[in-house]
Amino acid sequence: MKILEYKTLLPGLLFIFMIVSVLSAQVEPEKNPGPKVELSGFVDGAYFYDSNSGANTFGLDQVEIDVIKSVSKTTVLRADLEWVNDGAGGFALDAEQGFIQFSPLILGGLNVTFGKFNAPIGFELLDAPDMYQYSHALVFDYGLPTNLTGAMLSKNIGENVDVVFYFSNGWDQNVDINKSKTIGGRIGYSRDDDWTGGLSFIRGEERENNSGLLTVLDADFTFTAVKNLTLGAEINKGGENLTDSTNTSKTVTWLGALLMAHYDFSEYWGITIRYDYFDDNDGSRLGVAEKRQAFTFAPTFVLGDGMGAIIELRNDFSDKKVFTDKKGKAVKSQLAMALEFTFTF
Ligand SMILES: [Ca+2]
Ligand SMILES: [Ca+2]
Ligand SMILES: [Ca+2]
Repeated sequence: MKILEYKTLLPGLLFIFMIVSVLSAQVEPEKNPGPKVELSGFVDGAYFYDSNSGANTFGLDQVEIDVIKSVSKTTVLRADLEWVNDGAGGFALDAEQGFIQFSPLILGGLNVTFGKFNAPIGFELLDAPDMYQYSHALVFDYGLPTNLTGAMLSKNIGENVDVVFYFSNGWDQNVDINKSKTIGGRIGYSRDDDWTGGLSFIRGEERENNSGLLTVLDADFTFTAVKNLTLGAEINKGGENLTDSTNTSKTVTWLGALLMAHYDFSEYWGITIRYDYFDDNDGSRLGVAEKRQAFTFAPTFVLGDGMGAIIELRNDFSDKKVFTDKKGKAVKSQLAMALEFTFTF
């Protein structure tokens, strides 16, 4: 069987598997007694200042409403609806996530997720209330997908190990741009809530004409054993085999990393420090072959129940002149500041 046919067949098999799983979940007699629909979400507003260009603006960065509905003891629906500032005066309405997750007893603890979900890869999380600072790391922006549309199997093995495997359209593809499916997974280990670590991979054709097979390996690590201190680290190695119209192939690669520390001085305030590294050998991610780094310093504040604020100072610097200053001159660094308020409910 040709590879292509095999890849087309797999989602079909997976779909049949899921229908059987859902049906088997339906015959379970107990209905979930929990609340009908849980609503949560957040409002994220900020003031942003780019000291290079002098550009500065207030902005409502995002409004999100999350809807969770327990259909039965083994089936949950979730939708994350978000309005994201498009930077041009409008807001883009999107379904950040929307999935059904079921865990039929017959599958012995295996969870099946179908729909669109946050990609289970990397150290940082997507939404503002789950972040330790205002901006995402270079690794998050350039080395990883954000959301995946497809099917995911996950399972806890014992108390310390969890495993995830998924099958999706591709990196942030609500609709597939080609005929190939992207596969990936993560194996995680956690010990006594002191530290967690994970090894992830994702691999697939991410170009319209199947001219680039993209593979990423990512390791994430979180250490929280010292009171009030969270340490995080990530290493991200990516490569893409590109084939041009003359059938000549070449491989482009990148290496990204982050190191962060967050310390809470009291329940009302803390400080985050983060170092970013992204070596884009071939310019396949940043557009220019460069080695970019960033230092981020961010005092964080808890203002009340569900209310938080962050002041962020971030300095990006590159070995190439990829930024511009006030006069439009190419320079090697960029300094930016942000003030952010988040309200969660
Ligand atoms: Ca969300
Ligand atoms: Ca969101
Ligand atoms: Ca695809």
